[in-house]
Amino acid sequence: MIIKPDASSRNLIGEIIRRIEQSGFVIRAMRLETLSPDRAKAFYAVHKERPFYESLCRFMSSGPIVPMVLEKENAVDNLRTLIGATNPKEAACGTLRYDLAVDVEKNSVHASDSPENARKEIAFFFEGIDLD
Ligand code: 3AN
Repeated sequence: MIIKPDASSRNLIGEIIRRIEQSGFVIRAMRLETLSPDRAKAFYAVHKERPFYESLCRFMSSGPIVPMVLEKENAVDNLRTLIGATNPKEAACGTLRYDLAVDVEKNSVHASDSPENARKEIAFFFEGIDLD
């Protein structure tokens, strides 16, 4: 998972971590960093044909983010349920994005959408990490 710049700029890092821990996730790794525009582009390369790609990469490199590795049974599905739909207007009441997100771009957090992508994203931010 990644806490995005819209959340860090509104001092919501602690609130998001509180919700994550309260939901039973264990934080296995975590860091604060500001992405360069090139690194943001590399992270979101899967979206490079989408009309929002340039804006998304500008936003993701606009301030500090907090990438983290979270552990829980069925973590991908559990986390996506906790954060809610990509667009906060469509997110279920009580989800993190419903409560905290600004709009579909500034939606406060990123969560991996499959175990396979989680593995790739963990390697992107925590090179050489041993999670076994
Ligand atoms: P999610 O983060 O819920 O997995 P993705 O992977 O479809 O959603 O989108 C990646 C990111 O791209 C979103 N978190 C959001 O910041 C941005 N995004 C997605 N759809 C739009 C859109 N229609 N307009 C602007 N930004 C978008």
